[in-house]
Amino acid sequence: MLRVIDSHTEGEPTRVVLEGGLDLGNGPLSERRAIFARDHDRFRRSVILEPRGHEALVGALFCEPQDKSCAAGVIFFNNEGYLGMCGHGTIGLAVTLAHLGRIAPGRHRIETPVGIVTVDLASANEAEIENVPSYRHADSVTVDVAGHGLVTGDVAWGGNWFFLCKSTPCPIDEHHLADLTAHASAIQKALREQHITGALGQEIDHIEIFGAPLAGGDSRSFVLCPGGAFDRSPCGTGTSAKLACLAADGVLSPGQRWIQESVTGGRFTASYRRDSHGQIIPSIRGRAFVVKDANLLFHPDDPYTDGFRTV
Ligand code: PYC
Repeated sequence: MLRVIDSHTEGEPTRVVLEGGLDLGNGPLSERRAIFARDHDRFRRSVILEPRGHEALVGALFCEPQDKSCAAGVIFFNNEGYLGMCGHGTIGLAVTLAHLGRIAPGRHRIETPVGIVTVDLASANEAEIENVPSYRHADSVTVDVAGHGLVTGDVAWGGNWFFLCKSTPCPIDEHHLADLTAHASAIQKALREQHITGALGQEIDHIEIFGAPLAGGDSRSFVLCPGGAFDRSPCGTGTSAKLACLAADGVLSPGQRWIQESVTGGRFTASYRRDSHGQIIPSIRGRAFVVKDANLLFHPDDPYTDGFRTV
């Protein structure tokens, strides 16, 4: 039996696992994530995939932080594997911890495998995260995409690696989800095949396509996640990557507000500051709501204990 709390952040689901019973040691979160992936991948599958979960779900394993100034440590995972950071998931985690009475409104530090982030819990259902330093790695990279021609975009880091397309094949709305998914999946595949990577050869596993805003924001985005599901929210790490590109292009100043809409109409309000090294530190604000407090059950005779993929 495993206690989980499900929430959604601007439409994107998060499943917080409060006590996974996994022995990951007490090293840095990056090390514990590697142990999780190496020794406990069945756990990831059983929590995230059908029949207990679904392809769009992001898991958040609540861990003891190594840095005792942090309120929590967290390792994010999804239908495909493990994430560095997750913006919507951190907002979901903060709202979940508030729901449990474990944190109060105010500022809290959260340890992740890619660094410490802070979260300002504004109310029971609203939080603002200050993400890890984000940056544009490569400007205007052109990739030859089978069936879609040449596609140009920027490569940027926002806690995960993103390819940010400079054009869209169709409007960014719920009527074009299949077309957007096909286009972004083809780009993901082409980047892999053509060995176009982030820094240190790291895979660019998230694709962002931008279009005109429909709900009073500055831009609307479609974000394809590594496992083939699209982000229902504007994607916190993706919005961070977008801010890094806008800053690099000199079109968004520190402190200037940027409202990123998602393909399903969710909104993140974002801005950035520069740290003492001149790096961009993005802030992302959004709402989350707890939707389920449940126990996952595992029967020894259940043939689907390890879950199954549908995309
Ligand atoms: O909000 O950073 C995010 C995120 C990453 C993958 C899904 N959501």
